[in-house]
Amino acid sequence: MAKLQDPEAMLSEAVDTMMKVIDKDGNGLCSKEEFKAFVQEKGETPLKDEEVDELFNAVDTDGDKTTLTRDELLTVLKIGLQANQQSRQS
Ligand SMILES: [Ca+2]
Ligand SMILES: [Ca+2]
Repeated sequence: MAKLQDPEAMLSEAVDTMMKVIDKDGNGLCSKEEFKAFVQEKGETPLKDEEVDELFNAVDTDGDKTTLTRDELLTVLKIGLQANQQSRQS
């Protein structure tokens, strides 16, 4: 337990935790409604429908464009982290 975790492992854990919170109906996928509710619960600015559409299209790898798998959610997390770092630098 004292071992330092590599960033990938930490991200992987974070995405599992996030998915548990987001996935209200427990189908293992994050729907657009679930994602929007999650953003609002976190107290972030609510996303517009087209923003959610854009995001889901951008990270979609299985082609359904309506739900996020665990892997797709991981991409969302990575994008979010990069955005955070960039805004800290400027
Ligand atoms: Ca779900
Ligand atoms: Ca998808």
